[in-house]
Amino acid sequence: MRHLLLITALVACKGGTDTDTDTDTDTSGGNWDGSVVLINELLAVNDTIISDEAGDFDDWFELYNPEDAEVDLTGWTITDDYAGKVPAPLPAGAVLQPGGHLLIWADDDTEQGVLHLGFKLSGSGETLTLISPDGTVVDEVEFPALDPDVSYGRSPDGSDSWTTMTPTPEAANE
Ligand SMILES: [Ca+2]
Ligand SMILES: [Ca+2]
Ligand SMILES: [Ca+2]
Repeated sequence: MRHLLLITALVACKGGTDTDTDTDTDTSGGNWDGSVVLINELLAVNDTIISDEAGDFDDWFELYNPEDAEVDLTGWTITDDYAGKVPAPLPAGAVLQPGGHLLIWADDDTEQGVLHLGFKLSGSGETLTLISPDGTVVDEVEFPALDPDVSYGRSPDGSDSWTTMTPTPEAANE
């Protein structure tokens, strides 16, 4: 009887219409607050532009926060094969400041740290899909075949206009 009373009290405290048996307090099935992050630039063939901590000239992409508030990347995922693969997790606890950029290595070197994901970008072109914590596709870019050391990015940052460009890793696109 005491157990039943406790459950009743807990449900009453939640105050909403969430009548399922999980422990979160919303009914959307996730913890996404609607914040937007964008894929801003990518380099699929990196010969000389920038190397990672291991000295590898690996593939990378850049995220950009177009919002007025910071965005926490916990729970966000990204994939180069939305239909076929489990998406790779972006670094939990990483925070993008308003207007901020973050470089993520797509190098299939996950042992090199949380900024290294388990896939690479094809120089022949493919599609990158960015997914929010509740499973919503927030951004997707289909990029073309790219020459070495030529990136593909939004011009300017956050715009809907994509073009090949001189790489600007973790800095504003030119
Ligand atoms: Ca590549
Ligand atoms: Ca690497
Ligand atoms: Ca850039």
